Amino acid sequence: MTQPTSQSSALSVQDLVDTAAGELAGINDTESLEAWRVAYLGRRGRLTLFLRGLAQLDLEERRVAGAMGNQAKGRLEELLDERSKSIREAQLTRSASEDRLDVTLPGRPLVSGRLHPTTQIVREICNAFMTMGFSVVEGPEVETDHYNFEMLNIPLGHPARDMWNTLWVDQQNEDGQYPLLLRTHTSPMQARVMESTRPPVRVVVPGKCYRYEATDATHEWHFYQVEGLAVDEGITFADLKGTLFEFARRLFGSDRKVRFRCDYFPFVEPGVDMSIDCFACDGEGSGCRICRDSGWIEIMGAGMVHPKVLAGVGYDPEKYTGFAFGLGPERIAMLKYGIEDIRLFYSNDLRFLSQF
Ligand code: FA5
Repeated sequence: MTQPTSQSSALSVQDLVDTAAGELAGINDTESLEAWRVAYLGRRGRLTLFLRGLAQLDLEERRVAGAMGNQAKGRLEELLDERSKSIREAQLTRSASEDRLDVTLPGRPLVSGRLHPTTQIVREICNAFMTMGFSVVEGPEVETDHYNFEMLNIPLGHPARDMWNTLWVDQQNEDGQYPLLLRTHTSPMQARVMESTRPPVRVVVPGKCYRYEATDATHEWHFYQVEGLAVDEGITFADLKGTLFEFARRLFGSDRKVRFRCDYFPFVEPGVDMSIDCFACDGEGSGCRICRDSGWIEIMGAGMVHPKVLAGVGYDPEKYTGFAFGLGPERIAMLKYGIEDIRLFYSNDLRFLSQF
């Protein structure tokens, strides 16, 4: 067998470059390009094997043939690079003309959020009172014992504290008191508002309340209230009834029945509760689990502001009188929309929430 020489190598390497370049000219896709690269420049490619074969030449021949081999390798890599660029450009041009945006396709529907039913009803309630001259203020959910009870004529040890099962935030202090709590009603804002304003006062206070109590169809442990307070010279119980009747008419229409009954709250005198006839049994009562057989659903407590509360904030009870009320928006929404269980409001079931 004849030994290869640098001369014969030069001929075969030139052949190899020509053949490779010829094949490359006919390639138009990336898969074939990769196959070409493997065939010539891969680990077992034709040029790679040629370069390995040079090891059999003597030193001088190997030097000359090696230089030619490396030159050929550089040339093939250069050709590969050019071809790869032109294939990519051709692909881009093709996709720009073929994959055009079809503006006639129907659009994807936008999923839009909506307000929670409680937010909607709270706004509706506040709007009803705003059109009657009330302004809206808000207060803290973490309250002090002082405002939640003391300023409302409910001192420590008063049995009426049991009416509001309280969630305490703080540890008992040296005086045996728990100064911080989650407000059990929005009434603490009565004193806060009066302390910072002079009469006439006309405000509604929407906000969240918390009570440590068992839940059922009409009771949650956290719920909203809207407090109302009007104080001025010469305000009477007739103003209270007139305002609340008008409120009920605006929210429920004139067909719903409204009932006032005497009730006790230490911060009003006299005190009442206001109820609307039950939507589930139409006020029939018997066997109705919503109104617990009574035919009525209580929506608020109300009354004439107690003289001690007025005096406590520095108002002269001989000069000023006023009325206050605290209503439950979820109960009002239940009546308005026929919702049978208050717990649906906060169980985050989208099938329920998306109906509003
Ligand atoms: C009070 O909380 C008094 N602060 C209301 C008040 C204000 C009276 C001003 C006089 C003057 P009561 O506990 O009854 O009262 O609650 C008032 C309203 O809040 C109820 O009529 C009801 O609509 C709503 N409510 C009370 N407890 C719950 C509860 N657990 N779940 C849902 N709503 C409730």
